[in-house]
Amino acid sequence: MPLNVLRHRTPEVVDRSRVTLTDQERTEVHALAAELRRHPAGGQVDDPRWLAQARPHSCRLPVRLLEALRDYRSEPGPDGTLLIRNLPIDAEALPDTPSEPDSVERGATVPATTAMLIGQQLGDVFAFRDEKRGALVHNVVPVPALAASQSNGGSVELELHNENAFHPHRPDLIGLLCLRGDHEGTAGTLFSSIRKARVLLDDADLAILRSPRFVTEAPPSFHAGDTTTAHRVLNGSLDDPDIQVDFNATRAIDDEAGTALRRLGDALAEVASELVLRPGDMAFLDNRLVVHGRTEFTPRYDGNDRWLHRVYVQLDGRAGLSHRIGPGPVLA
Ligand SMILES: O=C(O)CCC(=O)C(=O)O
Ligand SMILES: [Fe+2]
Repeated sequence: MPLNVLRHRTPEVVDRSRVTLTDQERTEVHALAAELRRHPAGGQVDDPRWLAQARPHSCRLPVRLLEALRDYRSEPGPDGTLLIRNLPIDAEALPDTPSEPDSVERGATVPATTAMLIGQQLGDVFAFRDEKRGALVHNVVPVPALAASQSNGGSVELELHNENAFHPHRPDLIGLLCLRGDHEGTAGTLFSSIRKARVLLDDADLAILRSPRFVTEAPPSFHAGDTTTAHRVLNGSLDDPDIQVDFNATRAIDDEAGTALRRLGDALAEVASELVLRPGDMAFLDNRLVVHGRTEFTPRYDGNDRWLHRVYVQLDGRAGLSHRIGPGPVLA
């Protein structure tokens, strides 16, 4: 899909769903994170005892933020995104940006705790055993060996995709908290909602996209994972469908379906918006309605590269129960 023609940059995610914390509110979130760090459950976000504490703590986030999260969970809006600004990330205390593959944050640092508190308030943060070593907080950072790959460690243009489109229990929501921007300030996260793209498609293409004529492979970030059986790209309500597609990993199984898939890609590119995340910004996207990607950028691998924390949220924690590999929220 020609994402390189996508240059009608909007200054920010176009959505009613955005909240900028006041400095006072940011200080409150910082204090909450610091309190949780001192808890006897210890400073490891993957520890089930820490998680159990993070849930009640998340109820003490600033009320304005709680209201925005509650609203978003029920009504993600036409863009399917929520942007939260001015979150605490302890910028002065940040170590060098990691650059190894499969990088994660297991320590209860201020930014990792902030991402977890917000994720736990929206639903249940979870992970996959075969991706990022099963850790709940992922580092999205450029990795030299992955520079040209279609993965979160790449720096070439990343095509529009649902996160883990191949997986039956893919996340409902994805959160991306920016710790550092790229050097040039041009790495744009792309968001495109089927709620907006659907009206650009005709009924014949919509019907094809609703038929099981597509297969999707696991992404390169997954170290194991089966290609799907034939699936629909659009599912559920006729007026407000869910989407399941990865323009790098989904293939049509016949020519007619391939044409419909290309037209869907064009429609999504047309309504996409681009957001250059800044430190302290956390963007959520509804992975049932929104595909996302990223423009290319130029890493320097100097410890100061772009750095996001990523969390996956399930709204129904029981849905993936048969895929759980232990007592914690990690799925096979
Ligand atoms: O780098 C970005 O802005 C998004 C990358 C991505 O697709 C992801 O982390 O899931
Ligand atoms: Fe992604």
